[in-house]
Amino acid sequence: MRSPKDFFRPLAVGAPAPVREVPFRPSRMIHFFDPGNEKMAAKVPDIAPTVDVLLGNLEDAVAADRKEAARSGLVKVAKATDLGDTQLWTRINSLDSPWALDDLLTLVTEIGDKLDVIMVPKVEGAEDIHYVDRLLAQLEAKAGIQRPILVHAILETATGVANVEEIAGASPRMQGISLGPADLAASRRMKTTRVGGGHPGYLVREDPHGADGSAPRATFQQDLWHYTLARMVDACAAHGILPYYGPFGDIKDTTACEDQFRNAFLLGCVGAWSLHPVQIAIAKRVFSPSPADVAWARKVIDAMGDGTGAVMIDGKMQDDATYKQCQVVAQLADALAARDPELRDAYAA
Ligand code: 1VU
Ligand code: MG
Repeated sequence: MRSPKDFFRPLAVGAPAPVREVPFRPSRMIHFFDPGNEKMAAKVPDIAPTVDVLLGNLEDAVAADRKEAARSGLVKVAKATDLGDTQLWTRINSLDSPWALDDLLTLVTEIGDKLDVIMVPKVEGAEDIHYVDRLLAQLEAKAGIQRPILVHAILETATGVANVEEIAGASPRMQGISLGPADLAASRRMKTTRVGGGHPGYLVREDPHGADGSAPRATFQQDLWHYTLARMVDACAAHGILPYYGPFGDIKDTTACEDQFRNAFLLGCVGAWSLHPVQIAIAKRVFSPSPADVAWARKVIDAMGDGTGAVMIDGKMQDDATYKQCQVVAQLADALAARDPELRDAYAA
């Protein structure tokens, strides 16, 4: 194991120095597109200004005989499109596939200066991140890349969940982690056959009641993802990286998608994936705090002065801990307002 003193040392001669803190850049939606699908790729110039992150997907949902088309399509899109301050990410193929190595070799060499983050699927432990970390340093050095490409892991195997803390802290390149409910369900032998969301069979039932205990008993659907999401949020927060909810597959059920995204937002996530244009607005709405919440947060911060002591505002006790919660909301609002003129006006009102 390397000495902690070497943690921030570049892993190849000539590679850029690792970042000491993950920069917080708004990433409310990570919008997936298939760069080998010409129709989808043609929409990139119009979609890019409407999203925080555009992700060229090379892994699942790209058929085996389209992997190379997707890879070269991403190179073409990245070279041809000015994305402004929208981030460009990619999801490479999994490390046990025959494509991952060529994905990294091609993308870093050809468009490494345009890629902000590389998403690595099916990460099982720190060793997967170490492999990518060293390889990226070698390729960055070879290509003369000036700033380090960050790494994002998908939490989508039972082994990965067991090792989530060590994954989060495996490298200074670690930018964040997304929950991948579909592969995780398969890995755990869950019986859900869907991509995220709840299941009507996963419920609790109210106790028997009524005169002879035969009155109808209400049931309450439970959240299948609460444990994993909460664990992932803690691992990310403990290591100074960012947590995300991943995909919601029922594209037509925009209401349930919004619920899933909001649960993630309230629990600490900064964004989610959008798989279809209709999910972009949902993520934007959910992962931007409401103007009312921002106004309340600023009111508490103003009233709390140096942030210590206790005051009453509208009948509610505020102290150091609510001050800190309000700072989370106010700081997020400031970061979003700097990117989004609509929010800047809404938060200023
Ligand atoms: O109006 P047009 O025909 O010109 O365009 C269609 C469609 O091409 C376009 N569109 C998109 N454009 C950009 N980015 C997208 N992600 C995107 N999705 C669709 O919008 C127009 C309307 O589309 P539609 O409503 O007719 O939808 P389709 O049946 O064409 O496509 C639906 C799917 C779900 C297949 C499509 O949205 C898609 O492939 N999305 C990305 C899926 C993906 O990346 N999956 C992997 C991540 S999830 C995971 O790994 C775990 C499960
Ligand atoms: Mg997956």
